Amino acid sequence: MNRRNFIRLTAAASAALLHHPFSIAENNSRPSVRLTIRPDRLGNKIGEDFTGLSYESAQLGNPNFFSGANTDLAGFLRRLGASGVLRIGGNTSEFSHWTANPATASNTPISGAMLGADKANPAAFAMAVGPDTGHKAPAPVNITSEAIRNLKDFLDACGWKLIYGLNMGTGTPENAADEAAHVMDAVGSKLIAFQLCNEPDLFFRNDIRKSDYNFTQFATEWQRFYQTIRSRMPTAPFAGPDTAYNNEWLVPFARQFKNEAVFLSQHYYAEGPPTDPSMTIERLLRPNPKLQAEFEGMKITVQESGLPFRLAETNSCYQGGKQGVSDTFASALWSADLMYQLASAGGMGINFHGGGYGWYTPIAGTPEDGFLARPIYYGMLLFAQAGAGQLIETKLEQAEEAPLLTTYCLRNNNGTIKVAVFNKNMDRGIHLTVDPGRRTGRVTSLRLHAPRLDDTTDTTFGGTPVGAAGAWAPERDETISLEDGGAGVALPAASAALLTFEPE
Ligand code: BDP
Repeated sequence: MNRRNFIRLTAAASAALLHHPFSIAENNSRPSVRLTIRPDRLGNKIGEDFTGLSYESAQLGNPNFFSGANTDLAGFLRRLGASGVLRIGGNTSEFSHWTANPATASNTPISGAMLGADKANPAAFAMAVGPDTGHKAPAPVNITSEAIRNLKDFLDACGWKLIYGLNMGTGTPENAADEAAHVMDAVGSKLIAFQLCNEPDLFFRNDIRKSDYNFTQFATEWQRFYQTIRSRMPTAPFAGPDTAYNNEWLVPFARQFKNEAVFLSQHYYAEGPPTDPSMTIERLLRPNPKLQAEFEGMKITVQESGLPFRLAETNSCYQGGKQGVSDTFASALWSADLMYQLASAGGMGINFHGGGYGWYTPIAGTPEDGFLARPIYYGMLLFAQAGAGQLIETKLEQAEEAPLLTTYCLRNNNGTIKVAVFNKNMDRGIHLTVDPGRRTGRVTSLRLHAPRLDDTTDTTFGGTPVGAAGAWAPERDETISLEDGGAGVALPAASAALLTFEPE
């Protein structure tokens, strides 16, 4: 081969490498952007219970999953926060039947259709319930008092609180009241709210109600269930409406039930269905008008009712997620950024839906086979490491140089300034200078990293992967040099970092 051809071929090969759609390129041209913190301008607070996970009610059909013996899973939750919120619900809540006495239970086995993506392992298959894929009505599952007792032990083991979904879709108010009484009795003050149903605004589509089912009919049923439960337990706390996305139900619910509910809830899925080829990583990382629309509903209801709002179920792509999107490093960037977007807009908390081996589950696994952190978990871990506290306003200059850069600043409850930065641009690294707006001590950075944006297995935070039972300690806590009145951070394309400004 002559030299010219050799050069041409190797140049083409490295261009191909560089242009792999998801390789995270070290970029030569690195635009500079400046972020100035305004320590005196405080924003919304982030509570200790902001973080959360959501699982299908059908998971309670296996009483050994959420149990004190499942110390591995409890450890994963504890790593995400000392007092997060576990939400039980989802589509299967309308097909889960409280059966106080297991001797009378019909003992319906958990259906294979509900068990998430990995069907290779029959033992795991029988034990863990993935997100419902919404294709057909799930098989009914019995919930026994053993499952509720074990759930209480599990919550004790991780220190988390509970949102518990009842079955208004196919159950009776009396049975819901009996179930609620057992839950309150067992779980006590760890219960923050019951929800009566899951996504009632889609009942018409799921054959749970007739095609003309509307808000007025829903509100009548909600009231009836509420009253029956309350007449048995006058202090039972409630949240709702747990709608899929519909502000036209959220806003009137808040108006009608502001005295009955302790907080308002709705869901958000960034993308879907997974069969649609336009549901991609690129799309996940762009701003989503649907989210902004939901925030509008949230702001109206919070302002009008004075009640807080929780995104009680969310994830990247409905119908159980999309392989190659929901299970990738991109979802780690997406999840942490969503948590901060919600906090900035005034939300009280979030629950990432998952379970089993579902594509979007933050934690995958079974008690038998063990559990492991998926990319979304790492996004939640970054958020957890920043901690609870109060957001602080910032000013971003030259923002047009980095259209998909998002930045959030927080004074956490220890008084430490934390800055979370997400470079969601796939095509460019960024040089970011963060001016703390006051004198500062040492500045350090923990990186959220994976070799490629579509990587599914090698995400690390602070240079370290999460191990069994959520074990994690940062290996690489880089010191950031101070320059030009600020801390200068090189942010590769498609990466994130959490900066800590130590007091002087
Ligand atoms: C929501 C349901 C949940 C599903 C999820 C999905 O509440 O049960 O698992 O969608 O489709 O609408 O992934």
